[in-house]
Amino acid sequence: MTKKALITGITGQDGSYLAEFLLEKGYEVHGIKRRASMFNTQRIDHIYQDPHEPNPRLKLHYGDLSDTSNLTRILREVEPDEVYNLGAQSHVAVSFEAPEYTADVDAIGTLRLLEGIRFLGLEKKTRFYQASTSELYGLVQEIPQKETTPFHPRSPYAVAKLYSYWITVNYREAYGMYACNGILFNHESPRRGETFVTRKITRGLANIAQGLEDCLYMGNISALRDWGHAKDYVRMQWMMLQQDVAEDFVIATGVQYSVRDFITWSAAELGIEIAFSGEGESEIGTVVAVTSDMAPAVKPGQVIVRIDPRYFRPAEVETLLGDPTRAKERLGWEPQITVQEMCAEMVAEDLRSARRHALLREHGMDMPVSLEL
Ligand code: NDP
Ligand code: GDR
Repeated sequence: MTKKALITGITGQDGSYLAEFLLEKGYEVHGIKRRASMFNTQRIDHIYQDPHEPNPRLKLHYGDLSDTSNLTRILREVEPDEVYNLGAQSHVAVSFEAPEYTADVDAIGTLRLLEGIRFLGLEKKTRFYQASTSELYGLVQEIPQKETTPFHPRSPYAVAKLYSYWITVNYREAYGMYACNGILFNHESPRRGETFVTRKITRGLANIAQGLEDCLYMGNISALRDWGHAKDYVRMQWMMLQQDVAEDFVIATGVQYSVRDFITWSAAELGIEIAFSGEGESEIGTVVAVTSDMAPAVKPGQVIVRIDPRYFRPAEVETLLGDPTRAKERLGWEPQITVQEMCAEMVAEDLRSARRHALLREHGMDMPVSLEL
């Protein structure tokens, strides 16, 4: 029997990699996409299957995590073997601007799905994965963070995700559902949203290299994160639903770097040597040398990184470092892509795109580069 999976957030970074992964495994994949005024399926266009062809294995449904009847109807239509709840207002800084919406989607959205599964009598059939997050640890109580580390969320996003974490545990305990949390530390890729820090850096520096932008304006570049590759992490999401007993797992690399480090590596990928000086809001990143032809627009002495307090958060998560021992021991999971390899892949992809833009500009076909981050 072909297994059926339902993915909320299929148009996002993780949703797109997970859909690819499950299609390769032979699943019939259903995804929920939001209605938008412009196309929003760029990350999954390459796996799109024409619904007019016989037996397409990828099917999209319009929906929203804020709409109970819509979610229940989709669950009834699909009767999925596995639900991956990846949909969310996933930006921490934005959650301070839109806390109520974030709670509705990121907290109550999870309840709507779990209750829909129960209401339809699918609780013994449908396995449920919740996209939990290292942001739950927030103000960290223990280093490194593992499954037993106490939580202290530091943003409306993290507080909403804390509700989702516990409601998932609660449905497992109360109704015997196979429901589990993946507590995932930051994971990135060339498909990462442009306003998250890694992608902002790789895209911004590639644009600067090609003369499309002058300077990267950053927030707290001393923040420390444990970054992995999204491809490695979606494999683990699937593995978590294939066990005999549902359990929660930390997924991380166990290695931590600063945002400043990530800027330095990204610049180095473009042949730009950069030095940081100054402190706090006055810190700057200055070009020391340019050693390749990938950055024709950059000159030594140029300041290409500045701090803009606009990007500081009302409450910051300064440091996160995960301990993935349980995932390694019980599931045999190991990340295969290092953060430096991932950084190189992201820079290469963003450089390709910046070069295309620069070429169009050279030929008078100027396309605006979106700079508002
Ligand atoms: P993205 O922001 O790339 O994707 C989020 C997805 O959720 C998009 O498909 C988005 O749709 C969809 N979405 C947003 N709001 C709604 C809504 N109201 N109803 C339905 N769908 C909605 O996130 P990632 O792929 O990076 O992350 C996947 C999940 O994992 C998220 O829940 C995130 O919070 C969590 N997480 C992510 C980590 C990371 O480092 N990437 C780490 C830990 C947890 P659209 O494309 O239309 O915007
Ligand atoms: P995070 O990711 O908040 O950890 O949440 P993000 O990449 O946004 O920030 C990481 C760290 O970098 C600092 N930072 C900046 N961040 C952004 N976005 N823009 C900047 O200009 C900037 N300058 C410094 C931040 O302050 C922070 O400390 C991500 C999301 O994917 C969540 O959905 C997920 O749950 C967590 O990772 C784990």
